[in-house]
Amino acid sequence: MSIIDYSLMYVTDDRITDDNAFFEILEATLKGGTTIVQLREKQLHTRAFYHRAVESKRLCDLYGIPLIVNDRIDIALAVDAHGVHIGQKDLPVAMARELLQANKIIGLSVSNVQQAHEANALAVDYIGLSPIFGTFTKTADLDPPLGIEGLKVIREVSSKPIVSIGGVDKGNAAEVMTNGSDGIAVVSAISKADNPENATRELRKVLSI
Ligand code: TZP
Ligand code: MG
Repeated sequence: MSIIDYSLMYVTDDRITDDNAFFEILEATLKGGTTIVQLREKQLHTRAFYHRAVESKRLCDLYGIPLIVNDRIDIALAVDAHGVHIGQKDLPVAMARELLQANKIIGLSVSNVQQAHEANALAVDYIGLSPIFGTFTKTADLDPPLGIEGLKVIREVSSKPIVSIGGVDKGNAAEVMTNGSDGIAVVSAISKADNPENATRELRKVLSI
């Protein structure tokens, strides 16, 4: 797989149950310059998740942007996604790597220094530092916010690209990037924006400063 630009990851918003609204936002953020998309569905049953994955892959391909799938390695394989994003309680990374080809992306959620250290020895392509700030988007299984101080400590420890997630918006994105992140991952800053395409553009601008 070619070099991945992790700078702006749009993580899809599973609160959007209406498919038309869901894909409208996805296409808007692709137009606005999102650099990678993570399909994250915590509510849908497998068939509905799969259908969202098929259409998400079609749209991402259209814009030449990689798609990764949260949690579901089977769905990632089924739609030939670029990879997966998994958590500490999902399949072990070594098994995920066995199931995926060597050229697929594996992202791993990391919430503390010990996990960051362990991830250095694993076949992961990036770590998703979570959560960096407070967020209302994810409530289940969420550790306390790491803050910029936590990010700096983990930057010292980690040899992997870091994508920070949780409460990131255009007001704090620059600080997140200048303190060791290789990218940001956002839900609400794009999905809840009045104009997701412009919101994406504005985030890109902040990231390129
Ligand atoms: N993982 C950690 S925080 C989070 C996820 C999926 C939600 C981030 O959402 P938002 O709206 O960008 O704070
Ligand atoms: Mg998971």
